[in-house]
Amino acid sequence: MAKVDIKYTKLFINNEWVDAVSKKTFPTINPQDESVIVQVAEGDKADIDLAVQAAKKAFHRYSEWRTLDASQRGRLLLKLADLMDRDAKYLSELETLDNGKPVTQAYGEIIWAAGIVRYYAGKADKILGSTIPADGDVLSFTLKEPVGVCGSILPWNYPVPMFIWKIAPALAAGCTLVVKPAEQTPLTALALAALVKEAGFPAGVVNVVPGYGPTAGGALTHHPDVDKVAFTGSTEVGRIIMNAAAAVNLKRVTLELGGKSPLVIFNDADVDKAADIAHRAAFANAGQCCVAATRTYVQAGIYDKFVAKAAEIAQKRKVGNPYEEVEQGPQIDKEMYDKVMSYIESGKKQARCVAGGNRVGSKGFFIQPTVFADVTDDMKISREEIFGPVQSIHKFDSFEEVVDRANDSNYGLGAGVVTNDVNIALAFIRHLFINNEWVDAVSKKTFPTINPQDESVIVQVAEGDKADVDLAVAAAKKAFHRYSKW
Ligand code: TXE
Repeated sequence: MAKVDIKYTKLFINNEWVDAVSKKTFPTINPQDESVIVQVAEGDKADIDLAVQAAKKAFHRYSEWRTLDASQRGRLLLKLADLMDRDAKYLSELETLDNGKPVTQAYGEIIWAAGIVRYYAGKADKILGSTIPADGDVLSFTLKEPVGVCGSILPWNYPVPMFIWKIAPALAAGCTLVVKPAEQTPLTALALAALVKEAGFPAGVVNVVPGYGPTAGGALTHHPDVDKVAFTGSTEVGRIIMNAAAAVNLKRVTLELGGKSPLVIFNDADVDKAADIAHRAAFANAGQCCVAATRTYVQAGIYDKFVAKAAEIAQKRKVGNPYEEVEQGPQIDKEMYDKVMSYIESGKKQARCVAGGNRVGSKGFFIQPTVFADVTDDMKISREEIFGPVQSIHKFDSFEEVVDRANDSNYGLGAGVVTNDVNIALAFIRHLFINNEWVDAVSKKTFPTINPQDESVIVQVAEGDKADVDLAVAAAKKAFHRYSKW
């Protein structure tokens, strides 16, 4: 195992490293051997308050940051990207320690994330408004201003790209931020904070406060001085965040939540190639990927051959020490390990397990790449996000059938198609996602509408309730069917 020097474990507020107000710390765990890597300062409401204050001050209209030219914001971002390239080896070793992903993959993610920073650097001075040709003696135009203080709540599956996806566009636009990394993976977020400072961003522009969801995360979402929250994580917490925003100041909210993405493979596909694509789409990042293709739909003509090939590739996947040449490390933590194993147990009872299905070794959160065949749409493993190395293979006959089945999910996010027929591919892409009549209310109830001039009843109007809204939604859904007139 690599010996990684851990330089930063405190909170990063106003370009300073500080202890939590409470002086509390929490352990971050190595998922490879379940040992404590290091104790990290544990931020909560008091620390979030300080960080938001710093971000608000940095956003004041005469601050150094607000008066900086847009092109200079771009230059600071370019500098940050260069520093990430410089430290890519160190950052990737740190990431592997904290997250467990293979170190070569982690390295690729740092370089990828630096590229994202450069993309947004180029946007900083290209944020344009419009001029609107209004009638009369009127000059009408829009001028885009930064939103203000942004709260970012991160998950643990891609710690560096997630940090960058949240901060780079906000910085390009001129916002300031308070970032709460996932409690499982705080270390690279802190190392990146050090690079933000080194790049020359003024104090308070980026603040990083590690801590737990309900405390530090909750304080951020409930804070009245936070103008926007961007969150990536579970659907359940996404709901909590939207409610918090609605309850406090109606702050803007961006949510990127769970998925159960379908990958559809038609008879004309090359089976070996398709099985390889489906394997990578399901097992990338040990299946801990929001757009993982966890529902593989295979057309009947190639189904048996495909299942055999998928099982063969999964059995060969190298799982083990992430500092060595492997394709898969451990799952992120005990909770996720237990959750994935319980889905595997449920799959074993309902479907045909053709690869994996067990733990690897006795230490660390390693799981065999697992493939289930003959999965039906009603099974738990087909309906719920597993977030682990599990592929579920379903059989289908026709195009129409598979489009309906692929769309039949509570989740959104991603989808894929493998075919050599461009017409099928384009038709699939278009159809994937998700009665002009006057009627009485189902209940036959009516309610009066009142004339405010003399308080008289004008007329009785049909009074819709849940049953009528259900009918209206069904009509709207039918009108939206892929071959409807609309
Ligand atoms: O997510 P959580 P978890 C899905 C995936 C996974 C499940 C649970 O299905 O199995 O979510 O993962 C913070 N107020 N994804 O438990 O709890 C928390 O501290 C404010 C999909 O890790 O949503 C962390 O920083 N913040 C996904 C972040 O939210 C709160 C990536 C995510 O944690 C909070 C990860 C609260 N009340 C999981 N509670 C994707 N789309 O890529 C928690 N947090």
